[in-house]
Amino acid sequence: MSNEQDKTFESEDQLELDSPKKWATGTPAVASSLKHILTQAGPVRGTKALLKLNQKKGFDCPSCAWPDPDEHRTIAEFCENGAKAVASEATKRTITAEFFTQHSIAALLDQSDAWHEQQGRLAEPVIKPPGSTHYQAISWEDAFQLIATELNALDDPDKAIFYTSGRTSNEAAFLYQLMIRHYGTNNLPDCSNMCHESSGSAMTGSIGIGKGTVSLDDLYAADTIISMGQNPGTNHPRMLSALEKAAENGAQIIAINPLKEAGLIAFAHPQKISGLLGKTTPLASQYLQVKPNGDHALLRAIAKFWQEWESTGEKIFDHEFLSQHTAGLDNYLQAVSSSQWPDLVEDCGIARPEIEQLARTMLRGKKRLIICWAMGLTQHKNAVATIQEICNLHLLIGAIGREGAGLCPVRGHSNVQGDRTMGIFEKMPPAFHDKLDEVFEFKSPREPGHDTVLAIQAMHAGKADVFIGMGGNFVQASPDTNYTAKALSNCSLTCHVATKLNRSHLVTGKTALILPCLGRSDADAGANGDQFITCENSMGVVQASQGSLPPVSPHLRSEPAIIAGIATALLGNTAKINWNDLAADYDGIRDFIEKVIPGFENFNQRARQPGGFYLPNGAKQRSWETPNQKANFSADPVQTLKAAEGRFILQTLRSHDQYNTTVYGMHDRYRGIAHARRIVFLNPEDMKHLGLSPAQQVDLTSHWTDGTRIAKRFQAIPYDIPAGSAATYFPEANVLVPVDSTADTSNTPTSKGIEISVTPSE
Ligand SMILES: Nc1nc2c(c(=O)[nH]1)N[C@H]1C(S)=C(S)[C@@H](COP(=O)(O)OP(=O)(O)OC[C@H]3O[C@@H](n4cnc5c(=O)[nH]c(N)nc54)[C@H](O)[C@@H]3O)O[C@H]1N2
Ligand SMILES: Nc1nc2c(c(=O)[nH]1)N[C@H]1C(S)=C(S)[C@@H](COP(=O)(O)OP(=O)(O)OC[C@H]3O[C@@H](n4cnc5c(=O)[nH]c(N)nc54)[C@H](O)[C@@H]3O)O[C@H]1N2
Ligand SMILES: [Mo]
Repeated sequence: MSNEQDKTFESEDQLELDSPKKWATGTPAVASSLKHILTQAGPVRGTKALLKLNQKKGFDCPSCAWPDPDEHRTIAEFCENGAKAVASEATKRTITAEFFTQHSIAALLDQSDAWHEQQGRLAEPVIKPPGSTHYQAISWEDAFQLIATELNALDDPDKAIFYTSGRTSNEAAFLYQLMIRHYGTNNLPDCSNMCHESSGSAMTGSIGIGKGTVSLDDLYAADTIISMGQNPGTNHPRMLSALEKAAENGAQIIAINPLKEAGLIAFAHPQKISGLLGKTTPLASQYLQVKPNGDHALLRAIAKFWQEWESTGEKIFDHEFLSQHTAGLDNYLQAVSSSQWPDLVEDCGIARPEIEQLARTMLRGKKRLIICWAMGLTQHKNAVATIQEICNLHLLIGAIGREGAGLCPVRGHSNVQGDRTMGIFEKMPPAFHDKLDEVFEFKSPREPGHDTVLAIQAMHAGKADVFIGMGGNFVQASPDTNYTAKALSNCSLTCHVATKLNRSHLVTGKTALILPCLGRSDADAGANGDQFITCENSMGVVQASQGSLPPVSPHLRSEPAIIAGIATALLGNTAKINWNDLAADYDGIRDFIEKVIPGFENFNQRARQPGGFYLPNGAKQRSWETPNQKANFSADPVQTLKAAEGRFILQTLRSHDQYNTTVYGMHDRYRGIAHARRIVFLNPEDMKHLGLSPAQQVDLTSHWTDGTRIAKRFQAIPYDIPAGSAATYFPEANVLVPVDSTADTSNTPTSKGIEISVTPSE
């Protein structure tokens, strides 16, 4: 495999190491938030933005999807990393057409992702005409016409790909899918395909809904909370406040993670004096350093303990719940009895007494158990089976659909869950299509469309020619960077609706467009006055969000306005739809959402309620929308990923100074890393074995059925990580993830389970 992408990353030689931290947030976090926002946005704009962040009359944080408290929000209801995201958006620096005259696309490609991020907000629509080396200005109307011409030139609507990243509002997402389905395709890949798709697939099969079943109040009432495969100190910092409150209320908190993540060991609350003084609340009562991908084995081992205890007469299982609500129990119990102790212990890497302790803790009190999880579980080959094993455990003890108990997939992007609710999905259920057809009097296409991986493969094979991205950074977020870059450059048109410059804008089709849009914190003055949008958080609460900062350029348009522009040029108005009227007043879009999507009754009125409203969730009421109307056990065999002798299982994760592909800075404070991103964490014994000294440069080679992929010049860092495993940052390591190495059923790239070898660099 070629490795062109590598040259575009800075080589790091100023690495500084410190010991990893044992607690998260607190004073340095507050200081860091302020520094970011003041340097980017200035004191007036910065303070205005922060005071509105996550307030009932403010805007929803563009960072993660963790919910806001229903009551009692503090003045500063945000975290350090939310402040970084807002600072990045609220910056006063701009990229005008003049910037692109000065920098060729090739020259921009040579700059780092962190440099792209620092150039400011995209301020004018620009085009790269065929054969040109530079972007240049284009009017909005010409851009819309050009997109319509390219799309109309395709002999099949399925040759167009319409990607969405999870910051898009409900209103924009609904309008976008409506346009795309009128155009005639279900090619609606989204970032969720690379994120919680495995959770959605697993839970839809098990409990009939692809969403979590708990609220913040459930967390506060839980007896036991398990955090598996997630790093909340960096990625969901406000979750730590909820965990702290749960711990104060008596919950035991257990962390299951190959790495000792600071935010899970202990927590200093940044908004309380004790936190400011550095007093920490110990969080995890048990910290299990599972082997990578050992989670299914660990969960199965817990079931095995419960089964053994139940057979000796203890009352472990909730028999009433099991007989009334579930199917497949016998099959599952058989699978549990045929799983062998030595295999389970070997696969998860946790000693039997420790598993026993955990199995006991999970039965504490009224068995009010909540398991939370994120990418450490979803991005593995057997992700769906592992998450279904979580469901199995909850079903055994009836820990679902009652206070303090339930399932908690912790979502990533702030509106990724809402986008799905609005129909951003390549295979929406028939009921959604039926309703859409009825309300808009047309026939929507029923053939399932491409997800992210299928879309990349189609473009690579020349079977798709137009790529339109509603936000996101497709080339950097997707697996197999070089393969994906080739796929995008095969297109006749690539077009990105975006707030900030990123590498996907520079890997162009024959013609390319960058269309600058308003962000969450910007005031959105529609033709009919100021508009607000809505988002759905990780716990199914829909609430309004209204930005207030004056846009940095008069040329910015809102996402709905851009979609309306494209749709008018492409499709014209229909009897039911006047696109520009809808974009002028989002109440009209919300009226249609109410007609099509269950749970949005009186949407316009309830969206204006402070704090918003909860969407219905059958599983919370123990009503199962599965084909057999039961909650279903799954009995998949435990299949743990194992590396060949001398090789490692590599996971690709986030540093503390990034938001997905957006690199804010070069530090990973809690892990003790400064001034470097091109690093790989390895077990000290493994390093000794390989004869590597700390910070020595190594090359990483991934091994897959079609051959090898290589990423050069990473510095090896000795770290407390299970022997045989390795960790490095994405997006730098995406060159190593083969496009067709994906999870069963969900087709999510296996970004946490790549087999690599490590060799000293030449
Ligand atoms: N500041 C900030 N916030 C963010 C983001 C960001 O980039 N920056 N991204 C947002 C998005 S889109 C998402 S999806 C979330 C992501 O949130 P996380 O899922 O927390 O993100 P990752 O950094 O991928 O961390 C994965 C964690 O899983 C662990 N892990 C890896 N493999 C395994 C395994 O096999 N088993 C177990 N048990 N654990 C494992 C890793 O050690 C790591 O702690 O965060 C969201 N919030
Ligand atoms: N190896 C590896 N790969 C991964 C992951 C991993 O853990 N490991 N994680 C995966 C996950 S969980 C996810 S969610 C994906 C993320 O994939 P994406 O969502 O595609 O990537 P982001 O980096 O979040 O997108 C950032 C860009 O979005 C644009 N943007 C920001 N705000 C707005 C807005 O309001 N509107 C519009 N139109 N644009 C906006 C900006 O231009 C910015 O450059 O990456 C996936 N890729
Ligand atoms: Mo994500």
